[in-house]
Amino acid sequence: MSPLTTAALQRLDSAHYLHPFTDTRQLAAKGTRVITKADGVWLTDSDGNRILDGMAGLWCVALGYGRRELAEVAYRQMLDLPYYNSFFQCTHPPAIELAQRLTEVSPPQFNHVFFTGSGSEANDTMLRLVRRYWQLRGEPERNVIIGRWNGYHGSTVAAASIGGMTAMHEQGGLPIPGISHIGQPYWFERGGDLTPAEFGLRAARELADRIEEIGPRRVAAFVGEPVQGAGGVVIPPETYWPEIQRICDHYGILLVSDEVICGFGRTGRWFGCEHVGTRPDLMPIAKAMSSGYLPIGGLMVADRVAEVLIDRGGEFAHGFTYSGHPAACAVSVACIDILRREKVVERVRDELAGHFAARWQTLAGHPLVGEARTLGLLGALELVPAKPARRFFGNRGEVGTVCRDLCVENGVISRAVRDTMIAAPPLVITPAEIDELVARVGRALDQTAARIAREGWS
Ligand code: PXG
Repeated sequence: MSPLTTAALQRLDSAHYLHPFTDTRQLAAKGTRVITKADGVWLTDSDGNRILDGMAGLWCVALGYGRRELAEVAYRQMLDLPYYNSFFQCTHPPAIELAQRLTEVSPPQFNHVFFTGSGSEANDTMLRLVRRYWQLRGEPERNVIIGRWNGYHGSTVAAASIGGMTAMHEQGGLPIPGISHIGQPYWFERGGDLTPAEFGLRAARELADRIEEIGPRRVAAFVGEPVQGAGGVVIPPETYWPEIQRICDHYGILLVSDEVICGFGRTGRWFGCEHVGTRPDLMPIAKAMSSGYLPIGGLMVADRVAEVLIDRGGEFAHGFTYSGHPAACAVSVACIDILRREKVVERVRDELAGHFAARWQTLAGHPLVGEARTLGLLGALELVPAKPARRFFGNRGEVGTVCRDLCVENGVISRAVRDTMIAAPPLVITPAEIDELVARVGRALDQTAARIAREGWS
């Protein structure tokens, strides 16, 4: 525990610490929340408040906080071998074990992995590997990667370019050349009079139209999150991904399933692609891969890509100092072993997903909620000015921010994506804790509705 008071910590924080995705001046005026401890699904702040972590950190702490086993694995590995690289014809046991474990738990086409330090680096690696693959296949002009508006693939230059966050593009002269974006499979916003099934097909066919526009011989890959996370837990209609797979097969382009959020059990399967029924060629992974205990990511590479890279590629000129960091790999191995031993993924699929869906749906009756949707342990609520129209508040994002702050006041962390409230709790949450999460979000909704009535927002 820090000997400093909350006020002293906040003062130092605002004096020196540039937070990610944060308005520093605004935060300094308000004072940041200092989190000091956590156990299970509960966070404790520096004033001793206990808060239910409805976001698993940033979608990553699948196994919950306070797992001694993971800390001990890291400690032992740091004593044995805290660091060594795998650049110059060397390797070490934790990275080998992790590579093998990952190929066991992932779909059968995946037998190779490239390690990175984060999901962003995994997507940078993906872009470089996709382009290298087509170069080796003798089609170097096939270099365009198609992503989606509001997709999120990370904050590095390549990852932010592939992602479709316009606020990020505007600040950095992005996207880089050779990237194109199609619309989201977001029925609530874009579905109009179509049924979700009809809309899912229409949204997928934007990919075929875009490929034709760019020229089929120029398109290298399509990348998407099975369920968009940071874009607002956008769960596509069931017709969407099979049609995307069909289009990728038809044009012979690579399909990339960004599993940074959906991977390792979030949807009730090991990987989101297994839920939506695609056969990806590449899978960026990170987050729950180590339950967030140490930073690590990777790119799973399917056989048909790995064979070209290995048999014809020579040296792939790419890598990071921390590719396959021993302590991070050891923790990730232990995480996968715990997920298997405690049957966490099966429990999400067979028990928790249904309980969470039933409880979350009770919030659909709230006057502010235009739609409540879940998949596995992912949930979203669309806050709307007037039901049943699928219409948003005039100043998008304002109501969501109010509701998010009221969630914290009620002792639960939720995340607002504009006016969509999000939940993604640790996968080890109990049914009683799910009830508590929903009750607290419900209280925050009531207080948000009262505030809207007072302010006259519409
Ligand atoms: N792909 C996906 C699908 C992600 O969600 C990344 C890649 C990048 O991973 P790294 O480890 O480089 O952050 C992510 C990250 C949010 C939020 O506010 C989401 C992420 C990161 C930070 C904030 O929802 N996702």
